[in-house]
Amino acid sequence: MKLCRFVPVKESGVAPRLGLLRDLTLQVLPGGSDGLAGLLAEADPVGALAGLGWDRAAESFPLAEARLLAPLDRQEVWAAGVTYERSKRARMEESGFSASAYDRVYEADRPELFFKALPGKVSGPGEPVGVRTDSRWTVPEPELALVISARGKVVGVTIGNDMSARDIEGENLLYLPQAKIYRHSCALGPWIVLGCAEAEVRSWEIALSIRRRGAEVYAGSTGLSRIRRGFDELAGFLCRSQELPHGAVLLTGTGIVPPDEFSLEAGDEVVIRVSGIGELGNPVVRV
Ligand code: DO4
Ligand code: MG
Repeated sequence: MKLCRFVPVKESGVAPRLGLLRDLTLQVLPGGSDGLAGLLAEADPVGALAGLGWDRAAESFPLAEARLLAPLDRQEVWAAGVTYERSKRARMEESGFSASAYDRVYEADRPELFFKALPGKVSGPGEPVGVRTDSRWTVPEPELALVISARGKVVGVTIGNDMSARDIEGENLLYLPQAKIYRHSCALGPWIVLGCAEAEVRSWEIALSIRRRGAEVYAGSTGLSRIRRGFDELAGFLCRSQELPHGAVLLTGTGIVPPDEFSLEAGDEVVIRVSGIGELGNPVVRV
């Protein structure tokens, strides 16, 4: 089941709706104003949607007449780090005297988790992602994102971009929040794929393509099977001693790292594809 948040292109000023993809049509979910938060507060969000069936009487829109939005309303966005060997190596190289912190967290029981974004600050498909004016080395981090219910269950997956200023992060570990949390530093969406088993998701590939003035300047991919931690393990740590009444989105870390001499520039186009989900494309701006 594929779920999105959208507004009909022909209606201006209307509240976003949740739509289930049926062929090339979006069937609007009943429950209106509760949105994704309402769905994630249910005891069994996937079961609730599966029980709906294809209701031809429900309001629906052709996909072509919908503008897809970031698939969240009241959910905090968190991120896991150093969950791929590739990310651990890159971080150790960039960070000099604090390299061992990355080595240790990769092996440790407790994962690295950090706060990434408030829901209103997340870019959806086609909306900008940012390079800080005080960064000379910024990259996109293509990541699988887990959609977690209010009860702490992983109920779906989407595509995420954990934009990162690697020069600021590498200068001092304590600068991590500035490297990771700034205007347009997170993009998500557009589709949430619900109810997939972890084993199936781990058989998918994630790929990154960066285009500049019409030409591809970087392409890379990796398998989601390379994520070192289990999805329930990551969600479990996020929910410890925590209250997430509207659910949450958790980025699972990057395994694709462009070469050190590469930095994003304003005008670039970042496209992240996950087989089994779809693609997320965003233009790059200086912020
Ligand atoms: O510790 C730095 C951040 C790591 C990260 O964002 C990642 O591995 O994806
Ligand atoms: Mg990351």
